Amino acid sequence: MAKRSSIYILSVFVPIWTFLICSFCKELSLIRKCRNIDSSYTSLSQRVKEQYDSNRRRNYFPEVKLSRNSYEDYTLNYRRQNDYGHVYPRENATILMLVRNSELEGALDSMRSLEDRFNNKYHYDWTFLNDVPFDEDFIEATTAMASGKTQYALIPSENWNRPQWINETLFEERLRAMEDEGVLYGGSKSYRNMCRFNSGFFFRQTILDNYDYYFRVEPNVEYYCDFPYDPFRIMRLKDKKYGFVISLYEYEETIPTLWHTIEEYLEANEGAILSKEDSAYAFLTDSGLVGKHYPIVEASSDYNLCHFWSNFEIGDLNFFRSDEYKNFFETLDAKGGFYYERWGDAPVHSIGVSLLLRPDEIIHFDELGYFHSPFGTCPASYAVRLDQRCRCRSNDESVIDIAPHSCLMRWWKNGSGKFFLKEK
Ligand SMILES: Nc1nc2c(ncn2[C@@H]2O[C@H](COP(=O)(O)OP(=O)(O)OP(=O)(O)O)[C@@H](O)[C@H]2O)c(=O)[nH]1
Ligand SMILES: *[C@@H]1O[C@H](CO)[C@@H](O)[C@H](O)[C@H]1NC(C)=O
Ligand SMILES: *[C@@H]1O[C@H](CO)[C@@H](O)[C@H](O)[C@H]1NC(C)=O
Ligand SMILES: *[C@@H]1O[C@H](CO)[C@@H](O)[C@H](O)[C@H]1NC(C)=O
Ligand SMILES: [Mg+2]
Repeated sequence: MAKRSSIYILSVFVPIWTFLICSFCKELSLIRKCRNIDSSYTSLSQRVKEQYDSNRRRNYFPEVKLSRNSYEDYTLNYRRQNDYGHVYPRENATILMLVRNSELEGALDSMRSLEDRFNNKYHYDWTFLNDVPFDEDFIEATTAMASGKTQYALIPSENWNRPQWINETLFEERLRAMEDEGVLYGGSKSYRNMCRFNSGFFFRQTILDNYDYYFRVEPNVEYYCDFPYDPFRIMRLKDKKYGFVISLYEYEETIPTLWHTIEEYLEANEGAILSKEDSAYAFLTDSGLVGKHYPIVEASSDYNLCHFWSNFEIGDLNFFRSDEYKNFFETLDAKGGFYYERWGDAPVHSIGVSLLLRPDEIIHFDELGYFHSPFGTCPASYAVRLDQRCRCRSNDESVIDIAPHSCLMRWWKNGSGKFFLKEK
């Protein structure tokens, strides 16, 4: 009986138990193996995620030394300090657009872009100026597009139209002559009003009395990248008076006698304004080699024709409202060159700020992407372009930054210098 039962145990229970024990062990080792696979997958995916995220700006890396066209140490201080529900502090500033009713569509394009890239967080006021009253459609559509308050002002005709003392015969003659020469806007009367207004009268509009800073915007421009900071805040904290993004050479045929007038002005005001050494005078006059390039245009005066492209500018209104700048403008205006020639507000502003300010009071906003036909600027660094959601390629033909027809490198050489990020 005992024998039969032991045989029974051996033949039935042992295999069953062996099987069960083996399965159990196998299971155990499988679980073990799975754990290993799991953890390796987990760590792998973590690594991939980190790599991916850092490329995709999810975990921003403040330690990296970024390379753009030049390097400034102020930028990172402002970088995404304000994400998630933070109230964005505002400066005493307005966005400013001189525009015609007929340019509504282009105005909305520019507004949409600037709102997306910058103002939707800050809600700065938009101020619109026009030499004729804005129509209802314009006011309605731009107010709808703005995230901040909007206000509209009519420019007094004495700030816009030709003064009485302009010799109409001479004016008409010069207009025809410049048109025949094929000078850009050479035959346009309204363009001249616009240039003179922007040179000497925009800052006198009473609607701007309430502000310290303005940001000039034109219709049909685009801001390629998110703003990594509030440029108005940079202006105030860094004590800047004028900011630009693009600098290039002016058409000399629009300003044949401008520099001669400037020379007279400099002589008459010697001692009353900054010396040539203390101002950015050298930026206007150096025509030496920069990199591989001499100036691409041969100027017939000491002025190298470099100017800041004024369709983008961020400025301190108190500077323009100063007696010094007004006196500068009035000296030029008295020559009639805004009408007998076609002096642009870009060279006038540029020469004004370069003579009356120290180079360190003028700022090149390096990391702002921008386009106004036919030129643009785009951050050179791939990381910066991803970080700021740029939609530009820095090697695009329209991007002028370090092209031979750009004056940016001259600004680095003879203006404020080229700054490098301090290592953190
Ligand atoms: N209200 C008003 N605005 C004007 C007039 N002429 C020009 N502007 C504005 O002044 C600015 C400069 O004029 P633009 O025509 O853009 O001149 P530009 O930038 O030199 O040349 P393009 O943009 O290439 O045509 C823009 O904001 C225009 O909307 C005008 O007669 N009336
Ligand atoms: C106006 O300009 C014309 C053409 O140059 C000139 O002949 C005329 O004398 C000028 N008139 C005055 C009042 O200066
Ligand atoms: C804003 O600037 C204007 C012009 O400088 C000044 O009069 C005004 O007091 C400032 N407002 C504030 C709130 O600082
Ligand atoms: C511009 O800068 C260069 C290099 O510092 C200098 O040699 C040159 O004299 C400067 N130009 C002027 C007009 O000062
Ligand atoms: Mg324009």
